[in-house]
Amino acid sequence: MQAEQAYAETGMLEETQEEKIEKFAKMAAPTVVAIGLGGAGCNVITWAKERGITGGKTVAVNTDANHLRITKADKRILIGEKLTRGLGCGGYPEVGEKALNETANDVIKEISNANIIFMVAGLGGGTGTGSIVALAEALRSKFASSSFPRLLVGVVTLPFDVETARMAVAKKGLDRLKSACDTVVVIDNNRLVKIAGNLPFREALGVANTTIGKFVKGITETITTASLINLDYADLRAIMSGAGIASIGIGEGMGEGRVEQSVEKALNDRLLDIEDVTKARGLLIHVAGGEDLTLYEVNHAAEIMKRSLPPKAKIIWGARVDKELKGGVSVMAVVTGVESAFLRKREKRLGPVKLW
Ligand SMILES: Nc1nc2c(ncn2[C@@H]2O[C@H](COP(=O)(O)OP(=O)(O)OP(=O)(O)O)[C@@H](O)[C@H]2O)c(=O)[nH]1
Ligand SMILES: [Mg+2]
Repeated sequence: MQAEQAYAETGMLEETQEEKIEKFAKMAAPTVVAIGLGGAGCNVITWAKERGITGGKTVAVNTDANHLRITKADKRILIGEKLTRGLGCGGYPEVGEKALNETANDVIKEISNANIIFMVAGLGGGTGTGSIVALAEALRSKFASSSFPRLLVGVVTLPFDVETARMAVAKKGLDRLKSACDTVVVIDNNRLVKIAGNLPFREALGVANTTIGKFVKGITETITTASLINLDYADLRAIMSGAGIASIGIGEGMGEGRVEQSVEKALNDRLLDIEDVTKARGLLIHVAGGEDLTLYEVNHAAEIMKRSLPPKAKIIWGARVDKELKGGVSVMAVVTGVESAFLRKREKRLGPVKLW
């Protein structure tokens, strides 16, 4: 009888420990939201929603009701309905900014519980440029005195060279965004076209959206779900908070030498030209592979990457198994705290921006 009672008590004790572990694990798990603004931003969110981001919530925001209707997201929000009547901003970022401000509370309510907020937009248009800047600035000032850990990450594309009129708008938007976010991951659509080869325009955009989607999905899942090697929120903060501009590269490989191939591509096919990699503040390496991915390969990828960075740069890495990558490996390299020669050159050519 005594033994039975003791057993029952032990059982109860074990149960409470289990419950405790569950409770604390839930509390400790960082929450992630990816929010797309404007046409390009919503297209990326649709990509992510269709493939699913385990552990992350997707939100889509636009002034364009028609585009929002075909966008897929956990939550869709039409912004600035009084101002634009659901018709878009026609390329005017000041309208995009006002539209966000009109509906700011609805948007902030959907994302303010997250530890990591990815804000995605194509710079150069009206809605994306104006609303991403307004949202980042609103979040920055709203949470200035909050002790809740938050990381604001902008993920934006730069206009194609042919979109000359949009370049100045994008530049101004990026400057403001940089001041409001912890890190802005910049993807130059021109670099992308070069890397993607002679793809038709629509398909090249598709490549861009896939790349950005993979970045957001990869980081979110490695942070929120059990992975081969977990990325830890504190580590991510260390390389991303107050880190300015970041450049990203993604490489994929198959068969023999797949790790070397992928790393080489991820380092060479950067989606933003960066000035001096030796000044980089940090490197995030993310390795995904099919079920045959080995720890040796993951280690090897990290070793090769380390050699190309200054010894003082902080390096963090994560790895996941992705069942869809049968026999393949995908490596993502995010270099933070960099300067872009490309951006500076454009600045010279444009002179001081007076628009907006
Ligand atoms: N990578 C990528 N870039 C895109 C896509 N669509 C547009 N862009 C780029 O993003 C810029 C902004 O375009 P949109 O996102 O359509 O513009 P918007 O923010 O909706 O602005 P308005 O339509 O003026 O209200 C364009 O100038 C292109 O350079 C896309 O699907 N993928
Ligand atoms: Mg639009």
